Order: sequence, then structure tokens, then C-alpha cells
Amino acid sequence: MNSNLGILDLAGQENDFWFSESGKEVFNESSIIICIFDIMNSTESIVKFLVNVYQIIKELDLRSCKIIAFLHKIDLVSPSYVDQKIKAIKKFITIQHPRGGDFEIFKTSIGKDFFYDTYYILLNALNSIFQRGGLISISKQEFQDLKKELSIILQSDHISKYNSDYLVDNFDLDLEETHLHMQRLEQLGLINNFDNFKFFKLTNKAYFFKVGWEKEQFNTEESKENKNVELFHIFLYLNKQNV
Ligand SMILES: Nc1nc2c(ncn2[C@@H]2O[C@H](COP(=O)(O)OP(=O)(O)OP(=O)(O)O)[C@@H](O)[C@H]2O)c(=O)[nH]1
Ligand SMILES: [Mg+2]
Repeated sequence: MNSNLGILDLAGQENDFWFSESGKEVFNESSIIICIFDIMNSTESIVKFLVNVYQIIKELDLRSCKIIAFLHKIDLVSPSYVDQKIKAIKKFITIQHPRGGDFEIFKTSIGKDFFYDTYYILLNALNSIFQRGGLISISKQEFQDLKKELSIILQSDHISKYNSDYLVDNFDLDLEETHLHMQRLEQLGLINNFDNFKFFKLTNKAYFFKVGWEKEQFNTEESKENKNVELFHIFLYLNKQNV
């Protein structure tokens, strides 16, 4: 991403280590610690975990580090269960820690109806670091490519299998460009290709993204559109690092 951003994804099975004397070094110089909790985790274990994170922040003197909590997999429970859980977490954490009220908590899920909002929450969290450091830059070419790829996703449906001529005819591309965009989209997990790029189909991920995007566009003014393309870029490139 042409930046100094580092993202460490810590395995939950090793939490004891991350909170130990030698393990906690991993948090050195962190700008954000995002804690992802399964909605089925007990309120007690969630609060205990957050108290540990506060402790680490104090010990390592991470003055400008933000804590963000995701209450994840909300597709598995009712909305009222989620809201009650959030209330309980907020109540107990303020009892257990003086800075307890001082973190954000979000309801998240990768399920179809929640995917886009979850993606947006993550983007905003990341964007807040970029703004601090001014780290991101997109070339004009990259911007054009992304716009094209966005429009391919938004104008295709998730049931049909399209052939590459469809892209040539509808998106002002030659065959070579078509293949390039298909390769990029596949690498990002947004399409599957068949017969060596003769055909493609949107993945669920692309479809879930599209559903949220379309809902969002009703409330979005034109001026935000470029911003959205930039956010899309951050999201896609994070995924790319993981491939
Ligand atoms: N129902 C539901 N399942 C999810 C959701 N997000 C992830 N999962 C499932 O939860 C399981 C664990 O997901 P992982 O991404 O491996 O979780 P993790 O937190 O990285 O786990 P560790 O790296 O072991 O700490 C997988 O089977 C996922 O498909 C969600 O929003 N809803
Ligand atoms: Mg993991």
C-alpha cells in the first residue's frame, strides 16, 4: 500500500502469551487495538479481556492508542440480545476500569445483511490512522482501475456466469484489459474465473458488498463518491496482502 502501516492479526488461542511479559511487546507503538469477540463469549470474559488490554496500554505507555471492540457474528442472535450484551459490557467495564467508558464497541458480522456495514466500520478505523499519518496515496491509474472494477461488480448480478465479451461490450475494455481486471478481481476474492478467464461469476463476498453498497447509495451525496473509491481501495489492498 506504499505506506508504513503494519497490521498484526493475533491468534486468539495464544491470548495468554500476548498478555505475558515477553508477548506484550507485539503491541509496541500500536495506534489501534481492535478486539474481535464472538457474540457468544460471556460478558465476563469480554470485560476481563478489555481490562487486560487497558493494562497493556498503560504498561507500554501507548498514549494515543485507541481500543475498538467488535461484537462479532451478530447474525447468530437477535438484535435485542446484542443490545443487551453491549449494555452489560459497558456497565461492567466502567466498574472495573477507570477509563472503561473510553472505547468504541461495534456490532459486526460477515453475513449478507451486515457485511457492508462491517466493512465500513473497519475502513473508518483504518482511515483514522491514515489521517493521523497521512499514509495513503492512490495513483490516477489505480483510481481509474478501481472505478472500473467497482462498476463491474455493481452492474453484474451474482447468479449469472458472464463471458469476457460481456466486459468488452459493456465496460469499454479490450480483451487484454478485460483479463487484467478479471485477474485483479479474482485475487481480491470478488469473482471466480472459469476456462482460463473466458467466463466469470461474482463471489458471495462481491454480492454481499454490492447489497450494502446499493443500500448506502440512497443516503450518499455525489461528493462522497470519490471518498468511497478510496475506502474501497484500502479494503481491497488489505485483502490482497492476505492472499
Ligand atoms: N456466523 C458467523 N460466523 C463467522 C463470522 N465471521 C467468522 N465466522 C466463522 O467463525 C470461524 C472462525 O473464524 P476465524 O476468522 O478463523 O476466527 P479468528 O478470530 O481469526 O480465529 P483465531 O485466529 O483462531 O483467533 C470460521 O468458521 C468463520 O467462518 C460471522 O460474522 N458470522
Ligand atoms: Mg485468525
